[in-house]
Amino acid sequence: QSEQQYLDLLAHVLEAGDRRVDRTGVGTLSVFGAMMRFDLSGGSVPILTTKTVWWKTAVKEMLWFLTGGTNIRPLLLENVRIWTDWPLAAYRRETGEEISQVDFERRIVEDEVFALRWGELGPVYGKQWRRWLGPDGREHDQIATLIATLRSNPASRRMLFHAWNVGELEGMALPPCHMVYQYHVTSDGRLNCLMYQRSVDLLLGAPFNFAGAAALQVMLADQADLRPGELVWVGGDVHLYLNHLDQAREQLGRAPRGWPRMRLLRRAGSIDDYRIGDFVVEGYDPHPPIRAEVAV
Ligand code: DHF
Ligand code: TMP
Repeated sequence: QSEQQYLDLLAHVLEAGDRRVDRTGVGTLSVFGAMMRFDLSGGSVPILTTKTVWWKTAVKEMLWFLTGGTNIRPLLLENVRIWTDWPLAAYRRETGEEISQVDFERRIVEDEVFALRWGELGPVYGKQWRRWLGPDGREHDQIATLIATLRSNPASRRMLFHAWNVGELEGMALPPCHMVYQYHVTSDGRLNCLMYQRSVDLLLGAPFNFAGAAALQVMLADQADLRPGELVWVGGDVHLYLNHLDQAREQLGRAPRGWPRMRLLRRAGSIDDYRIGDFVVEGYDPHPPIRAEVAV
């Protein structure tokens, strides 16, 4: 239930990870198959304390997914830069122009036409969650269906949403990493979540993924009159990039300080009405940030 699970997995990958060349060319140490369980009751949320995690960035990313958006412009308007690298790489590749990240981001923000052309990630999370295109041309809002089922039939075993839309993978800047979220309601009204992540950048990506999934669980519980229960996280290819090993060792030398708590300042009218200002995190006392480069 504690952060020690994460530290143990970090240590295990360092010790037993299979060394291989990956898509990015950076290289990784990789293990296959891992699980962690986080107890969200009482408001606890898995925001790591052994380094500073920018949880507002993770929540803003989750709110952006929920809008159904797939363009990085709204993220940049919220000062979130974690998705810039992929459209930027595409821009450089296709135009040959050696634009800096800062200039690229400025153009996306200032020029809506430019953003439409170059800020798109393709049919990624938001599109699949809110507007999955069926074979008959009908769009499926998986989030709305999930919430309706949580309210009307909480014993259902079919409460999930999925982003791995096989027919649309080619158009995506990156195929989904956190692919499936399944929900489960206990007889005493706790909302559990199991999230499956096929590919896990354990140092950089995973801490955001835990925080995002927990924030979503808090919102869904709020919408369905439930209390957050357990967050079960399952990882497929769990890896450490070879340029993250020193950072991993540094983090392993730090003692966890106990989970903070997350709460909402108000009940939003619908899942579409949450704003970053609605989220409060209390008791978060992390160690300093640990810088690391993201493999593109
Ligand atoms: N590719 C790879 N190789 N790893 C990822 O974690 C990853 N994550 C993606 C897209 N592609 C990815 C989306 N999520 C950062 C965190 C999450 C994320 C992308 C990037 C990141 O760079 N975090 C830094 C800086 C945070 C900040 O500036 O706010 C960190 O130190 O946590
Ligand atoms: P891949 O598509 O070749 O698996 O590369 C995706 C990389 O991004 C991989 O290192 C996992 C990482 N990642 C996360 O860990 N979490 C995320 O939310 C995203 C989008 C990516």
